[in-house]
Amino acid sequence: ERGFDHGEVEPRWQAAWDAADVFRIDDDAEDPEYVLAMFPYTSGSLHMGHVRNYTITDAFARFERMRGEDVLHPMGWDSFGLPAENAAEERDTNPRDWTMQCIDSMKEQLTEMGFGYDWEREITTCEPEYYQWNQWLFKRFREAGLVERQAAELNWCPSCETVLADEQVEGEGDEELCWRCETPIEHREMDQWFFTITDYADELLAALDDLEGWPNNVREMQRNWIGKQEGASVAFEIPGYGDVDIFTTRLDTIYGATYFSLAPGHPVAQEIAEDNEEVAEYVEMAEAADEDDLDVTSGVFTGEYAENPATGEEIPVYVADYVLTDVGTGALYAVPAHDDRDHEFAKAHGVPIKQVVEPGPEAEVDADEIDVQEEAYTEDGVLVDSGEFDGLHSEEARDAFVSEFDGEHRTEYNLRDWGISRQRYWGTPIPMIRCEDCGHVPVPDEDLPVELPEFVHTTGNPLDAAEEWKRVDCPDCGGDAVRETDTMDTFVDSSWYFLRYTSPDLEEAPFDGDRASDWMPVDQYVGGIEHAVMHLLYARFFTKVVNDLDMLSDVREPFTNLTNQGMVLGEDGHKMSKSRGNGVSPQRIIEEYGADTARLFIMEAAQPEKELAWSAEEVQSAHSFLQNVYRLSEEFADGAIEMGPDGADIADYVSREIDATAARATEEYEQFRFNHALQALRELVSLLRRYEDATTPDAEVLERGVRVAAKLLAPVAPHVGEEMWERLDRDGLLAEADWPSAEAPEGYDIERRLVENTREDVRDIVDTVGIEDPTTITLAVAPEWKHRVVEIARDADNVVPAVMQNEDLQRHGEAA
Ligand code: ANZ
Ligand code: ZN
Repeated sequence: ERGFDHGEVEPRWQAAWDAADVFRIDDDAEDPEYVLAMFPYTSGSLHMGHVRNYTITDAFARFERMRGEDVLHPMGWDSFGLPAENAAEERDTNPRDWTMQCIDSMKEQLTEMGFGYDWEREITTCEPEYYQWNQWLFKRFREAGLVERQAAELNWCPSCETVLADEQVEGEGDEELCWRCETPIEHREMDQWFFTITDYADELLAALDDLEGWPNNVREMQRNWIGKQEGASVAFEIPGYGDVDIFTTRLDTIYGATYFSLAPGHPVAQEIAEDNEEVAEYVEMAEAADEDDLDVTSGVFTGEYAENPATGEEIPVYVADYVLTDVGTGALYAVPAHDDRDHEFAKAHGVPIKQVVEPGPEAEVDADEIDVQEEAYTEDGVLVDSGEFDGLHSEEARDAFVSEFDGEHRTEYNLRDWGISRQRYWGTPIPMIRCEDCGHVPVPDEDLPVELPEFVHTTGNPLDAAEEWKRVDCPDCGGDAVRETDTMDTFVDSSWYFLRYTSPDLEEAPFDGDRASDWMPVDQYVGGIEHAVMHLLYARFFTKVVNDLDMLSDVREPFTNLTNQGMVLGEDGHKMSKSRGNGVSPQRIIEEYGADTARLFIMEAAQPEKELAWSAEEVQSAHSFLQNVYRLSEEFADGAIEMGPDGADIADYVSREIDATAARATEEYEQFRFNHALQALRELVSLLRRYEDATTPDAEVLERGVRVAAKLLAPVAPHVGEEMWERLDRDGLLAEADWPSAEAPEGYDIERRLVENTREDVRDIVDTVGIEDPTTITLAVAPEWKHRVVEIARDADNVVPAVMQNEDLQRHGEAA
């Protein structure tokens, strides 16, 4: 029987790769190509998004390996987090057992997909061997002044007397309820542990410009997240309360300030609240409210006035919720004519609106088309109604006003420090101890790791309930003390795991500094766009810090090239998901068609960055193609093809095509345009088929063609590739074979040959190939275009007879 049986073939080659240690990388490798996929969260099973992500990295890793590179392609488990606690609750087990089960079944799936990882380097973040280094790094960060206690708003259930994670709050707005007892939750400010990532804001921003291997949209998202604003601060006097600094990016509008506004948490607002009942009530209400539901019109007049240093005018002072306590100075002067939020507030509170900027000559609108009473004009322009400064451009005014009004240049960022405290069980215990006398004392290094206590089912944080675990002696004074019961944000785990892969078993340090310095940065990082900001920013931050701590040299950015793979859509065009019920299980596809079919479909259907729409029909077509290409090797091996001397021209032509295809596919693989590489391969296979059918092919040329086809296929469909390789009687594994030479034949326009061939410009092809030799034309031109060749031949009188001798073309001529 012809063809291959994937159920038999795939496990056999997986075992062969394993036995030959194909994917192992030696510690003394000098600078391997580091190909990395974002490690999966241990949710239970792989979904199509994972399968797509890992197919892309695996294909690229295999390609690089065949090109002779040492390739580091590791895998691990992002295995801490709340879902494991929830699953443990539901299934009456504990987070550890549940997580380990997930890892077992996900690892099996990865193997069944034929992904080639160096499993010797496997990392599991929920194991003390890993998370002890989170604790160790936390301590080093703290010694370097990068850890602080800061207040943060938390969800508090007054009935369970516990902090709730955002995921444990049901409903929204006034209806926020505890998931367990359905009591309305409160918002409470509490002190938490923070990494002061803001210390690195400038470098994190500036270095984005040089990350040329990153998609622009991700760089832009990080820029916005960091949100650098250059502005100024200026003091306004509120009689009785002294000078209050404001922060503004629009100092040019100072003449248009018609009110002044304080954040509810501003010290002066709190001071006013002491003698003003209404303000006190407002401040209390605002502090209890959820930061996320912002009402721009919410605010209260304090009865006080501030003096505008530009105009000398007294403007009313409000306390307003839209002014954020921890942004800028927590105070602003408001210019309703030129700011949208101020405009909305002014309308609601009946505050006057005064225009001080007009569209300049270069603006798209005329000054008389603007009505600031209706809508704020927020662009720069030319100053009006601004005393002696009328006619200045906004930019000039901003410069001039800083010294004019005794201000200071000031830069603000959107970026906040990174709160890492979580009041949950399944995470890294923060290695601190609280002593009544000594305050916060770190756990000594020799007492690390602080391991998690036994899991218990409780309403609150199981660490709080672990009385025995909690009570310790203070490392400083020996007195009674308690452990910190918060655990770390799981983003800490993923901020340096790529460094740990370089020395996963090291017992003395989180990673080997010399090796990591040699092997880093990651050359190709592939993962979802949902990590554009947090994970990728935190990983950049960690890399810079460990470099500054002399644990890593030269490397200040972790990922040289980044690819965000697009979403996988169901056949209905919606994102594939459990809740929609449009999911296709990888398991089912593997069983029905085999892993190679799934891999080929995924890689052919769309470029990595684009959305991928699932299509049963295309899956079927991928499967047929694999059978087809495999049969080439089978027929060749069977001696089923009659070989013979044929026209040297034809053999030469096919030979050139083989080289051109290899050259083209190589370039496409390099550029992550796998679908183009596979298109070139399909064309080669179709040519080889026609070569078999139309002539008695030259055995050497045909064999070389099949061999090159197997190699070009190998990164994407490695099992079928190996099977072909075996038919061709080749030594060793295809996974370790050399990539074909990528030299295009001289004078060969591979771009046009391979891309346009099946499309428009047949005339060009005819010119390239030479129309005198009809058999060559038969081979070169895809069937759907042959009638055009005949038409062209008819126009060119002299070649008609030659072309018409060819039966294949005659048939097409008749059809045309
Ligand atoms: C006066 C002004 C006039 C402003 C104007 C804007 C436009 P953007 O707009 O994103 O660059 N601001 C200052 N501190 C704030 C706080 N604690 N909470 C909320 N908003 C605050 O952000 C800068 C502007 O945000 C600042 O410039 C300030 O309003 C406001 F026509 O000052 B501006
Ligand atoms: Zn103490």
